This record gives sequence, structure tokens and C-alpha cells, in this order.
Amino acid sequence: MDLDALYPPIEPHETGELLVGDGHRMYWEVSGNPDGKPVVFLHGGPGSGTSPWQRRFFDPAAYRIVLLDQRGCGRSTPHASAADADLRFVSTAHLVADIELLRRNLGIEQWQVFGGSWGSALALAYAQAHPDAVSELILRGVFTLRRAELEWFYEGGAAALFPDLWEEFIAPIPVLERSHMIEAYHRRLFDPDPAVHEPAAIAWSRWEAATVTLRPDAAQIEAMSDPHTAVAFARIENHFFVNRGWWTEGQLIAGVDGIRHIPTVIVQGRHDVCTPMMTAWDLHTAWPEAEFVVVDDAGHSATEPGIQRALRAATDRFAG
Ligand code: STX
Repeated sequence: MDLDALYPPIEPHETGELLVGDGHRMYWEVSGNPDGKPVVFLHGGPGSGTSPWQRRFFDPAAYRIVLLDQRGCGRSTPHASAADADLRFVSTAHLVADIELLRRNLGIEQWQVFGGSWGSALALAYAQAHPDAVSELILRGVFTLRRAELEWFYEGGAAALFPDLWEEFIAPIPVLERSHMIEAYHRRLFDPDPAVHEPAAIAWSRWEAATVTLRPDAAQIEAMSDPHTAVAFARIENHFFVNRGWWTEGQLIAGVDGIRHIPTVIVQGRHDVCTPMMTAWDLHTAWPEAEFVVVDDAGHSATEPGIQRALRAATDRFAG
């Protein structure tokens, strides 16, 4: 993973677990300048959790940098990989409320919201629910959970580009169930038997990790193959997808009118196979006021060098 385009590594000066209700505790941390401009980083998946390198998109002298692990993943508890995992209280509405609860308790009036992939969907949902809390938006690899987006990546579209990796993705699913892969995976991922849910979770997570970069990134694929990480990631993603994010079809793009006034940069890799450019394009078309940056030599991941340069240019400009 080449992180040369980013700021140097930093450590948080404050961390905590916010009691968000329903027995859930949400890990959060603050790094950078305690008196700086507030920014919140929304991670992807859903279910991937944050990593320390994600602090590095922001100038630590200019920003008060907030990272959080969404319910059920990362350092938040209970973890969705647990034998008795119960995702009844894990939904978009819960995550939006958790972010807002953290903002209020950190004493932040307005913050910049930075989200990639699933984080872009959550950022749009949060901004549409709480437009006055958002100073700017930075959206990368836009994902809105519409039917065509889920069918592209999980029901066979992207097999046109990765037929070899697609074979590994469908391998845990019997042939008779392959017409509805997300549902077939749902049954296995939530089976209490680790001999059933672990191989399914690893196959699900490896498909995603192996297709998000322009060139294969062995370290990223191995990290996503760890059972603890893979089970939470696959279960939470799948849970949000069977529920379509609890949105109506096209709701996030239709909701642009309520946030059109917020200064926004959209960064999209031209060769993004996970959340192909059609979605960023539809958002751009609905929201021409937002700056639209297409990175011609990048795939999906925020680890792509061209994506990192574009994101850093956006955070530097918004630093004021
Ligand atoms: N999931 C999109 C997303 O947020 C549909 C995402 N995709 N890959 C990732 O996150 C990892 C980089 C964590 C594998």
C-alpha cells in the first residue's frame, strides 16, 4: 500500500466508546489539532471499521480528525462476528443517529464529512438528515445501494471483468441458489455454525478486496481474509444489502435538493469495478454544483495513489 500522497502517521490524543443504545458501544478517536477544523471520516463496507492510515487524509495542523467504527465492526462492540450476533439494532438510521450523538457530545457545531464507498452513502444520508451539521462533503467511489449497483457487483455483472475471481465468489453457493447470490449468502453468513459462515464470509470478503484496486494488493486481500474481520464485514454488508440500506430505490440521489448548498467534492476512479462510475455520474448529473473529479488511472479503493492525491487536494482546499 503506497501512502506517499498522504500526511505522516499520527496517533489519537483522545479515544472512547460512546454508549449509543441497544447495548452497542461505538469506538471513536480524535487526532490532529484539538482546536482545528472538525472532520469526521466515515468508513466503508458497511462493516470494514477504520484503520490508522485513514487519519492521514487530513492536515493534522489544520484539522480535528474524528474517526469512528460503525456499530458491530472495528473496535465497536458487540462485534458482528460473535456467535450470537444480532443485527436488529444495526441499520442506516442507527448509524446516522450515532454519528449525530457523537458530534453533539464532542461539542462540534459543524463538521466536514468525508466518506468513501459505503461511507459516501452514509455521508449522503447523514447530510440529508442533518444538513446544518455539515460544513462540506467529500465523497469518494460513490455508492447508493440501488438495485443495479448491487446486481453489478454481487449478482454477476462484474464477472465480465473478473471471471476467475467470480468463480471463487460463487463456489460456496450451490448452483440452484446462484440466481440470488446476496440471499444465498445471507443464509450461510448468519448460520451459527462457523464451518458454514466462516468460509462464506471469507469468499465474500476476498471477492471485494481483490477487485477494489487497479492492481491486486495481496496485503489487503490477506487482511480481509482474517475470519474475525471477514465475518463482521460480510455479515454487516449483506444485512444492509438485503434491506437495501432501508432506502427506497434512488432515494439518496433524489435527496440532493436538501444538501445542494453544501460545498462538495466527488472523487471517482474511472476503473472502479466495485461501485462503477455510473453512480457518481448520476449524482453529478443531479448535482452539477458539486465539484466532480474523475481519476482516470484508478479503481475503487482509497489506497489508489490517484484517488489519494485528489482527496488530499480536496481536504487541503477545504482546510481554509
Ligand atoms: N462495498 C463498498 C465498500 O464500502 C460495496 C467497500 N468495498 N471494499 C471495501 O469497502 C474494502 C476496501 C474495505 C474491502
